[in-house]
Amino acid sequence: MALLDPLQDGPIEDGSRFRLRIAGAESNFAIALARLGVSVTWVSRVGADALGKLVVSTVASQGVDVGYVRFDPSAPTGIYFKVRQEGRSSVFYYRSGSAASRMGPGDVPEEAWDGVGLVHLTGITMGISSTARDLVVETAMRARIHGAIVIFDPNYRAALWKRPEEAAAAYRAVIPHADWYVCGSEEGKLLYGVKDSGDLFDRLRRAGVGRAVVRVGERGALLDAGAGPVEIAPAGLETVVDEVGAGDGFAAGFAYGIIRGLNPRECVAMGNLIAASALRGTGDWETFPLLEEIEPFIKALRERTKN
Ligand code: KDG
Repeated sequence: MALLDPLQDGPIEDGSRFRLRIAGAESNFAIALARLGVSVTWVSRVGADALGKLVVSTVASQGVDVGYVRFDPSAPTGIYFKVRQEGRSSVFYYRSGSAASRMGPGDVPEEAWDGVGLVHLTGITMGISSTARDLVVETAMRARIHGAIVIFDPNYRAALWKRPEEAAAAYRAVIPHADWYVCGSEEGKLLYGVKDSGDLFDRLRRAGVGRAVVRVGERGALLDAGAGPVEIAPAGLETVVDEVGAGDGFAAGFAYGIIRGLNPRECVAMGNLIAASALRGTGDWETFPLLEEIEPFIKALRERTKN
């Protein structure tokens, strides 16, 4: 999506200046992984308009393969605005009827599966239209056939659903095909109608989730790889400029760990690290690190495991 990102904090009703950027949960994830040196393909649909060109060229400039992105001449590129106040951001969208909402089954061609080891899917795409939802379910099922690991992040966005229960019901079609369910504790509690994170793991299990990671803000994340949740704290605390994109960064760091054969705790530590980097800047992804910047962290992580 295109993003209009305010240059200052506070309400925008009386006029604000904005920077034109691009963002979106799946493209944020793809960029984070590409910056870590992983070969990533992002599949999407944008309008055949200036914003669509901006989105695709920016994602490509970060090293992501955009060869399967389609330009739709009959629908616009979606756009969203941020409103920021002391590190808390809210967002609103102009995306109904967008090119992305016209995605549907068949949009991931067979040749795109060549060499794919991991697939990342989010509940945002499931919320933008029924055809896009079918595509997510189809892709999860095909990932199984192709032997790829599936990470599902519900990324619950209230504006896209009538109620949290509606979203949770839709996710049920993906859960049986997902290896990991990665979410934030607040969205998880909302989706499954529970008050504490411990109960959330029970509810997730009842919903068919095998392995889950739940982000718990500055405490890091809770990992349940099948034997009950353990908490993994981040290496340090960040000053939060803007938290949007941190969840995608977490998922990407976690996926990086899986791809590189790290154990689940190390994967969560990687997730915490990349999530923290997103908090430092106003854009969703611009502060994600390059591999060389975090190599010492990875080395220390591996050393700790050896000892
Ligand atoms: O996770 C960040 C996303 O929420 C943001 O980039 C915009 O994709 C977006 C959405 O639909 O909220």
